[in-house]
Amino acid sequence: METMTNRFFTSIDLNDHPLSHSKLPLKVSYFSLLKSFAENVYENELTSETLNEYKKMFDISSVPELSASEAFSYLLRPWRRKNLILLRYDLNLINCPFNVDQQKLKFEIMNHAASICTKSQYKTFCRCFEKKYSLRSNDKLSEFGNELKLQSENNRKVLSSNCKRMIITANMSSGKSTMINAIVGKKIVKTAQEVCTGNVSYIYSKPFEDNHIHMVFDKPTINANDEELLSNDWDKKKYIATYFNLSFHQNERWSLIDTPGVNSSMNKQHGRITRSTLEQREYDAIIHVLNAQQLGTDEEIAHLRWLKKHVQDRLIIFALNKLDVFNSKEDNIDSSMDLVRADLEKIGFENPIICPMSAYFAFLLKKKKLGACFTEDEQDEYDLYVKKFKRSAYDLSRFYPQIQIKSNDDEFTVLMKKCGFYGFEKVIFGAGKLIKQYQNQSSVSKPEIITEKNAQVNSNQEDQKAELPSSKSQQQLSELLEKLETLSDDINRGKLNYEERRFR
Ligand SMILES: Nc1nc2c(ncn2[C@@H]2O[C@H](COP(=O)(O)OP(=O)(O)OP(=O)(O)O)[C@@H](O)[C@H]2O)c(=O)[nH]1
Ligand SMILES: [Mg+2]
Repeated sequence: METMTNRFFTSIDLNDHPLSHSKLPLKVSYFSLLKSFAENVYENELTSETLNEYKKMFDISSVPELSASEAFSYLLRPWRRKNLILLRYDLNLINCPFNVDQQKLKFEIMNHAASICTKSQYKTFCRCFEKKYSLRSNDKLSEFGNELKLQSENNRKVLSSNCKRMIITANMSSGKSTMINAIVGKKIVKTAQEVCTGNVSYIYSKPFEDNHIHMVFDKPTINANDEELLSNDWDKKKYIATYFNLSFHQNERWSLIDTPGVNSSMNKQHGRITRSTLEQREYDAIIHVLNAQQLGTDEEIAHLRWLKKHVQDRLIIFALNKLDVFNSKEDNIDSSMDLVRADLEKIGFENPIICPMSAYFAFLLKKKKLGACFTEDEQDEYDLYVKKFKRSAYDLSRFYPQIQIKSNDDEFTVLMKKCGFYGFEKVIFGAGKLIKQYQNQSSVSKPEIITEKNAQVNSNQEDQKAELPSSKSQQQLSELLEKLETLSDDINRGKLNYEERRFR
């Protein structure tokens, strides 16, 4: 991933911008000046796209912009000067120079101002900009732009907290991607009956909902659409940042890593990508998804053994998914849980944490809660699952001792608890302590845990680490192995003649 700055991980909600309903000349002047500052003070690769969002919000897309000095002259009129107070807040949101102290930011702003206005304008600008710094709390002006300021503070707070990283792994079609969509509450990664995740996707939580999905795939964007999000290009990794609509409020940074299924015989590279990502250990915990429709297969056991052998220094949480397909006459959820536990213990996982669930129903529940439209099929499935999970045999909340259904829970919460996903979210988003325990116990040398103080550096690390020589040579080795495999297949099938064999 190319150099990515804080802006990729932050939110901006412009709906209540103090100038959104102002007169056109003020909006155009303010925007023109803001643009000049944004492009010159700590600009980043998303600045121009973010500025476009301001243009849309001001509804000035078809109006010609002013030069910075014209805009300055307009805004420096005594009765308009207060609007300059907003400049710093908006710049904080657009360019997010969180790792730069406010005095330095002020200095950069002043510096740029000096370069675009006359001496006397500069003096006035300094005076009114300075005034901002000496505003008393009981001064009415001090509340002007407060909403923008709060957004910046929220971004800064969340960005400076530790990012917990969870990698999701399983055999193909177990529901890894569905689980991620259910956590986020939106379809941001592709799901399908056939193999559909062919490379790794990194999904980061944003501090608050602003209805923008950020993505780096071909190029960075803050407006990823469905087509881009769900595209099937397996050559590249995807990086996505969006707000996570969890069942309950939490204020930390999270990243989820979606991986390809490890057992595709048609796409052996998928298993290698996942295993090499697991071996890089750039995550704090593993969620292993077990498909309740295909329990105890040889491939499942093989991957579990691999995990036990290669990444036992990490906390592993097991998700038993697709329990909605169980038929109460033929299947028994309790005995399946017991069997899974016994299998895991046989492989060597002591006291495994097993979270039973229906990720797909949880996804539908969140979709409905957030007011998204269902397709006809989704509506039918939703109605069926509501009926099913209301029956006590399917109430999965009984497997989560800390989860109780309360009399004042709304229907969404009750069903989220019954389908197991509420409890699962509590387990994974409350896993901080367990993760620490693992890290303390682990005798294997650990990679640096991302301390989001350097959030900017952080985002780059994801990719930079992937480019480290060790992982590069691992990749080369994988490619070589794949070539060898194809070659030996061809030889076995007698496909190659002698010359071909010699020169291949
Ligand atoms: N009934 C039911 N179906 C589910 C559930 N979770 C996922 N599915 C379905 O299972 C299929 C595979 O789901 P995915 O989320 O794409 O699985 P995956 O593990 O990401 O698959 P790959 O990336 O291809 O390895 C899709 O058709 C999903 O709708 C669930 O909880 N219940
Ligand atoms: Mg997938």
